[in-house]
Order: sequence, then structure tokens, then C-alpha cells
Amino acid sequence: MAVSTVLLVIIGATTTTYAGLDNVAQGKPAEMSSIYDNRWPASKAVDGIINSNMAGGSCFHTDNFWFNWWKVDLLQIYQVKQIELYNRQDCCADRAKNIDLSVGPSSTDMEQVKTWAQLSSFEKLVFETTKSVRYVRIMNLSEDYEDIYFHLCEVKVLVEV
Ligand SMILES: [Ca+2]
Repeated sequence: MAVSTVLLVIIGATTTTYAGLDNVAQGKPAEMSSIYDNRWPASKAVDGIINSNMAGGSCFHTDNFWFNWWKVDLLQIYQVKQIELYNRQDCCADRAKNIDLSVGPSSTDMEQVKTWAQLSSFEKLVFETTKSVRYVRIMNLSEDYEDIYFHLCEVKVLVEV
């Protein structure tokens, strides 16, 4: 006698949702305190391309001054959840030390939200409560006597969508 077995698998539907993140810095106006070479302006950190090789032409690169800074204007206030920094990796990543990250709803109302003694290849700061942000400024406060160029390859400012 043939025995047929019918196996019914009932897959329970779940409704887990994960908030997507949108990078509101991409393409926004960026500036920095000095420039080493016109191939590497401030805008390269918001071009949407994560290429950590300087020769790839997608990183900014300041000149050799103390307290170099880079900042982006998001053009409006966003409720920011997360900020990501992508350091240069082909060489010289150790130049990114004593890094200060400040954010604020206006350029005169900035709050330091994180410091790093030494930036790794990738850093992610997640805010438990979203921050009201229009400007993001990153400063290199290294007090080395020389070799204080500042370069990053991408900065993402992420909001939940
Ligand atoms: Ca880039």
C-alpha cells in the first residue's frame, strides 16, 4: 500500500522592519580649511564613492597646516541617526589623529559629539536619539610638528527612512 505523506509547512509571516538609511551628505556643498592639490577638494568626501586610495581621486586632501577642518552643509536640518567616516588607506592613515566631530543646526551652534585619538579605516557613530543637524565639521587637532595633512575619503551623514 502506498503511503503518501503530505507535509504542510506553514511559514509564519513576520513583520520585522529595518529602517533604511539615506545618506543626506552626498552631493551637498563641502569646504575645508586648505587644499593640497586641486585633484582632492572637499567635495570628494561627499561624492558617494568609497575609494580609500588617494590616487583613485575620491578623497579630500588638505595642505600641511595645524587644525585643518572639513565641513559639509546639508542645506537643511535633518534628524541624523548615524555618521560614518572612511579614512585613507593607501598610506598615511595615521595622520588622522585627535579628530573632533561636531554637528549642529547652525554654524554658530555646534556640539562636539565624538573625538578619536586615532581614526581607524572606518568609524561609525550612532546616535541613540537623533540629532538636529545641518552642519557637520571634522577637525584634525593633531599637534604633531609636521605631517599634519588631513584627508578622508568619504563622510556619510545618515537619516532613517
Ligand atoms: Ca569619496
